[in-house]
Amino acid sequence: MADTDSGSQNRTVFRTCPLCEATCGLELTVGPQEQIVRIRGDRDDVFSHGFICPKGSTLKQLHEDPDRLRAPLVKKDGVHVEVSWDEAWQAVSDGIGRVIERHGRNALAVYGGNPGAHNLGSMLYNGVVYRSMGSHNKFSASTVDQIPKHVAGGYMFGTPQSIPVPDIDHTDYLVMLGANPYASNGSLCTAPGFPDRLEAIRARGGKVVTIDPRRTKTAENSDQWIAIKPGTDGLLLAAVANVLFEENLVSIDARLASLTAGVDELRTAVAPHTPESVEKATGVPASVTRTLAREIAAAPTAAVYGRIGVNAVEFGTLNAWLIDAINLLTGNLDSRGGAMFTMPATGSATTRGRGGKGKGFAIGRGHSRVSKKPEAMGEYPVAILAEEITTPGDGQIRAFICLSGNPVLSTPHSKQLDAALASLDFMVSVDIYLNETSRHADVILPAPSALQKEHYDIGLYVYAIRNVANFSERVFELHEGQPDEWEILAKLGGILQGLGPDVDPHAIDDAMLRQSIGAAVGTAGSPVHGRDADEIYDLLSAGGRRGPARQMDLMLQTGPYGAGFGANPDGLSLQKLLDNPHGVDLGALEPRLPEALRTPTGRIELAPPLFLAELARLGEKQASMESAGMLLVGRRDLKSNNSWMHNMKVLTKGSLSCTLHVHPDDADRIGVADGGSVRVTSRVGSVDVPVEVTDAVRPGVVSLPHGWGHNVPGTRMAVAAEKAGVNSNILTDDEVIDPLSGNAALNAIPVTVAAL
Ligand SMILES: Nc1nc2c(c(=O)[nH]1)N[C@H]1C(S)=C(S)[C@@H](COP(=O)(O)OP(=O)(O)OC[C@H]3O[C@@H](n4cnc5c(=O)[nH]c(N)nc54)[C@H](O)[C@@H]3O)O[C@H]1N2
Ligand SMILES: Nc1nc2c(c(=O)[nH]1)N[C@H]1C(S)=C(S)[C@@H](COP(=O)(O)OP(=O)(O)OC[C@H]3O[C@@H](n4cnc5c(=O)[nH]c(N)nc54)[C@H](O)[C@@H]3O)O[C@H]1N2
Ligand code: SF4
Ligand SMILES: [Mo]
Repeated sequence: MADTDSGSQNRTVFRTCPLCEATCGLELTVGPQEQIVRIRGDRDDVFSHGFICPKGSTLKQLHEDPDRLRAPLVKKDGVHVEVSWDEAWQAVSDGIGRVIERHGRNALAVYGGNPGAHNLGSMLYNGVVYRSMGSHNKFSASTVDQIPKHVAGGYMFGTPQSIPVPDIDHTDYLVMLGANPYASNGSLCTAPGFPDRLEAIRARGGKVVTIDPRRTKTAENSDQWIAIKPGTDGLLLAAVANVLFEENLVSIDARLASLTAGVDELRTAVAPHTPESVEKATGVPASVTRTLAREIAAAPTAAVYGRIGVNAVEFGTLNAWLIDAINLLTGNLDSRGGAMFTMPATGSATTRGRGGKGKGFAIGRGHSRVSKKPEAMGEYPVAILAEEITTPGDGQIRAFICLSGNPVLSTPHSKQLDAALASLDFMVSVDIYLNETSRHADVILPAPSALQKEHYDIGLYVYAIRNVANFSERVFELHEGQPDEWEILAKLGGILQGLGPDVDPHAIDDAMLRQSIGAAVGTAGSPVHGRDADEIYDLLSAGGRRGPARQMDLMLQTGPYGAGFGANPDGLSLQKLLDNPHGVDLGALEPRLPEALRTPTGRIELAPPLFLAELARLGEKQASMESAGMLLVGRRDLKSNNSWMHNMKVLTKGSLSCTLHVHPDDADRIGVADGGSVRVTSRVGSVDVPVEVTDAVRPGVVSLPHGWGHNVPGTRMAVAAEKAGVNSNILTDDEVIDPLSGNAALNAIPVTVAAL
């Protein structure tokens, strides 16, 4: 939405920030030469109310970055050179065609990276690439991130999108495990201004407890910090559940009690895990654990929430399960101030179909070729990507498509993956930089700048603390001949289908839309059931509209608040969002059970057998967790964003740097001083890194941020190379994964640390 600001030549545009999950509204001032003059928080945004972090305003520098790719690159004699789009598409078609011809479609693989979850075009058109490959080799950043929450929610509530969100604006008692929203601004809990919202809990007399091996800024701003030993949260959570049962503190909401299956099985399963029995492994005094359980139970409302530090670990799914089990046992599931389900404007798996029951969810519909890992949500763990590339045999991956991802820096045992990518027959990246991963690509297709794309957070609103809808028009037009990201993806899909380099992405877009309309008019209960498909198509395409905004309009209009193409004139449509550039607030989360359930039984499954078996496995590992070796964990910094924003000097100048945090006691023992260097060694690799001595880590724990290590040849990120840092994923182990979800264990890595 743009209005010209009278008196000056500037125009003002409102846009949602696409950089992290907080979805902050931005106000951009654009000058007469189509340059960004200023970016600040949009005070009228219905959700973020003006909040902005230091990254939000760097959309200007990102847009202007001379290293950001403007033209396709093709590797010729080992060097990337700029080519025309026609030449690039021909090279993609030839490269993929050759691999399919020689090795079949099972030799194709794809990886979808994190920025795709913040990008409307990718959210809607990555699927074209996946479906068109005709191969099961699908990987994504989900398996270094949140897939444990999908698997836990899937088994407990029926769909992988059935992930409860802590109602932080209304809770009296918030427990956060392995999350540092002061740095990350929140995750699977979309809440712009997260820190302010935490402070509001305390201001209204509530309590915030942070459980983290590091004394993070979040911990510092909490009422209580529990300095747990990495990787042991499952034991702590089991002990909390144990206290709830033993002290008769279980009080499942009356509405949910008759819907809940497995209470007795859970009681039996946690019986061995008393606060006293887990004390040595977790490092948390039994009295602290007992008090925690009693306080959660006694609080008028409470919400337990866990993120990366309890998901990206070996027992990630178990942790996600026990967290929601505790929410349920204490009467805090699906009620105000507890952990709740959203009702997103574009719908989700929990809003579609008949409510209350469904097909349910299961992992293991297939197994990986080499080490037989179970499929989860249609994908395999990215930790096994390297072995699938390097192990000969039928189905060996020979061609790789990387969509907005940098797995060379972001996935475990990355030296091994780096070498594997170098051995491929063909690789194509859709990216904005020539970086550590895309340097292996034979063809790099540059996506436009974020400011040249339309935006709607179709994925992140599924996990937001309020139901909100906000659409952003592009700030800058695409250049003549420059394809939008969705056009690149649709065309790539067409080429994978064998339609050749001249395939028209708009024909693919049309076919997709017609298919979605067909499904909508054919579904009983849809607001357009029985309507004429051509009429709906024409309404959506009015004014020549196409691409993601048109697809999204259909989702909005047929969604829970939808206008239904005239059936509900006050309802939501793309036009309504265009008329409301600061967003539309659809209200606080409301209880949704049992209607949101999609389990085959129509019940909440509190004790899925797979999860009980996993708890038994944890019990067997407990003794080994009591040992005193050094453990590595990660960390995030407010001014960094995974691996790809280190080319912004405004962010990297000053304090932002890649150092190993070491506790003073450990530093003494190792014989290193602040500013000195150490060698950190794990089972799979070792790195040399400067040390910051700080008591903000638990003794026995060292912390290194991920996303660094920009000192490899063949990249084009001049600023990042100046302050390269080291790649922490050289240390993380591809063989330690959460067996249920396939998520990599990126925390609690056994390491040795030696002074240099
Ligand atoms: N040790 C350790 N490792 C971790 C983590 C950790 O906590 N510890 N965290 C993990 C998590 S949570 C995640 S999500 C992953 C992220 O893992 P990835 O998604 O693999 O990596 P990113 O660093 O997000 O890199 C994103 C890539 O997308 C490109 N890009 C940026 N914007 C766009 C765009 O608009 N279009 C396109 N096409 N490309 C774009 C960037 O240039 C970059 O190459 O890292 C994981 N790795
Ligand atoms: N500034 C910034 N913001 C980001 C990102 C970024 O890179 N930079 N990345 C975005 C992405 S992709 C994601 S997924 C989110 C992640 O959002 P968060 O989950 O909030 O991520 P972190 O800040 O890494 O917090 C994880 C915490 O877990 C702790 N931890 C490690 N091991 C354990 C353990 O075994 N037990 C417990 N209890 N804690 C442990 C770490 O010390 C760390 O403080 O952030 C998003 N926002
Ligand atoms: S908190 Fe996230 S969404 Fe908000 S301005 Fe910062 S990077 Fe953008
Ligand atoms: Mo992530």
